[in-house]
Amino acid sequence: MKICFIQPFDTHRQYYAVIPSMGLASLAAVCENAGHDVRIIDALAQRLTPDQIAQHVQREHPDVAGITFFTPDHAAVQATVQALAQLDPRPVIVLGGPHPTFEPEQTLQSNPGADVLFMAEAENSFPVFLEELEKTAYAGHAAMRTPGAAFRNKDQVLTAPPPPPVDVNALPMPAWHLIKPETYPTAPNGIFSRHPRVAPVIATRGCRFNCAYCAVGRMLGHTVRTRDPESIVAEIQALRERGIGEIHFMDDSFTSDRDFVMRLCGALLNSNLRMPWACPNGVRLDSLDADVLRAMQRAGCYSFAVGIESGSQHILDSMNKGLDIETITEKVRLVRNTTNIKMTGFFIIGYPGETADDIERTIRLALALPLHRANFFNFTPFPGSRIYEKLKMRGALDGIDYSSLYIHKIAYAPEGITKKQLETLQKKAHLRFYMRPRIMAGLLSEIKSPAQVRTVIARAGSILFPHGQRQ
Ligand code: B12
Ligand code: SF4
Repeated sequence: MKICFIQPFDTHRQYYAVIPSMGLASLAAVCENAGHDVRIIDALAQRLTPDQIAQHVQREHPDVAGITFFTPDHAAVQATVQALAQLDPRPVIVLGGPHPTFEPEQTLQSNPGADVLFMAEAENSFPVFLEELEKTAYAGHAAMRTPGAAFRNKDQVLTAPPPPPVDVNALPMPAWHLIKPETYPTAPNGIFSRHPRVAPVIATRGCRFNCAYCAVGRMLGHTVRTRDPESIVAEIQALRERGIGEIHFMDDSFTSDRDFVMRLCGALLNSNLRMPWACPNGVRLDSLDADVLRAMQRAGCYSFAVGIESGSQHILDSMNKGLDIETITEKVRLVRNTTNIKMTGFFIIGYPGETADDIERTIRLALALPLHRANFFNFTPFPGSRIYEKLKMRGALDGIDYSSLYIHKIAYAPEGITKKQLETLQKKAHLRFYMRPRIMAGLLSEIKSPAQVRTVIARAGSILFPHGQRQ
């Protein structure tokens, strides 16, 4: 069969990161191994409108078109499905990714042109569906026999039980030859990459924690599945052969299995790859100790983010973060005293129950810690998280627009604070953090090229004026 995978693009939004879809790269590899002919259309990287996507798909003439779908892609996915459904002949239209996983009924109801959706990891289930589809002309019949699939039957949405977690060591290498990560925009996760050509790699799946604002547990489960370090080294080697000079591990929980991190660092050192790497998605502070940090630095790690979230203990507790301010302070100092790894603190402001005083405590903690950079994200209630369910039950999310659940939009403000006030507080937090001689001098010392100067100005603009457009 011929399959076209699509990463959608919202023409109205400014994206902070244009990164190849690792989910599609992994699915594509599995489908190729099963003998299918696969294409990947990254509409985000190529800035394709839904009509242009449909033209590309028309040219490829696939049996199945599969779209990956995060919640804020809602409007873009709807428009893409509509455009694809008008093609003649029309491919079977399939959706997958976080949003369909968490909101299967709503997804199929709001996308009448879509035939089937897949929940959770699909490397095992999607090939089963393709096999069944080869035997029957009707996508619903094929979906009925596939774990983790959902489809429409008259007015009802029927969902099969979720598939068991994938064995990450039984997967082939992601199909990087179909995505060509070396053609993507440089420095995707920040301005100060050591090498312009960066590729994302996932080394683990799942997280054993259960933070109330996070959807990872429902997506990938609460057991951390680690890949064989040798397979990670082989993937990095293959990426290097494509011209990639830096790796960003996009794991949720990269350091949570200490033994795994030590083995991976050992394998990276022995490989002589000598590639710089970073963990821009954040590592858990309580999983760090001096030996792990030194091993990471020796193996090439030069930067990571740490999830701190709040300077108020009662807010950390209501987030179920499992961290206290003392541990946060101790571990941030440990990183600073043990290594030269650059550290970005991630903070959330506007969490349910938060007051302006709590937010002030968060800003003060950020100022007191020896961090290099800080991001103050406005709290966003994402489907898949426990806080989303709680707020929805209370009616606090009535009329919420899925496409506005995005980093640059304030979709929710806690009682007693307006969205406008939150916007001002967020701006002030960034200004108070960055307008300090130590931080400014550190940033300036890292700038190596005119392109980085331009990116610094653009990033500062998006931090100071983040909510000016539909992003
Ligand atoms: C890397 C990452 C990113 C990268 C995206 C890289 C990319 N191009 O895919 C960046 C940094 C850009 C990013 C951005 C955002 N992200 Co993000 N991200 C992740 C992260 C950490 C890993 C995703 C990943 O690569 N996993 C590994 C691959 C193998 O899994 P996968 O992509 O889910 O794909 C599998 C299945 O979903 C399924 N599948 C996926 N697509 C399709 C398509 C078809 C047809 C089929 C059949 C199956 C299928 O099969 C795949 C293989 O098993 C996840 C957390 C997580 N662990 O899931 C959060 C996560 C997905 N992100 C999340 C969020 C909230 C965001 C943002 C909205 C953040 C923000 N505040 O703005 C933005 C939105 C991006 C957008 N599209 O608009 C939430 C999603 C919540 C939701 N309801 O959508 C997650 C779960 C994190 C969280 N804390 O809750 N993200
Ligand atoms: S925020 Fe991080 S630690 Fe908490 S559940 Fe999500 S991935 Fe795990």
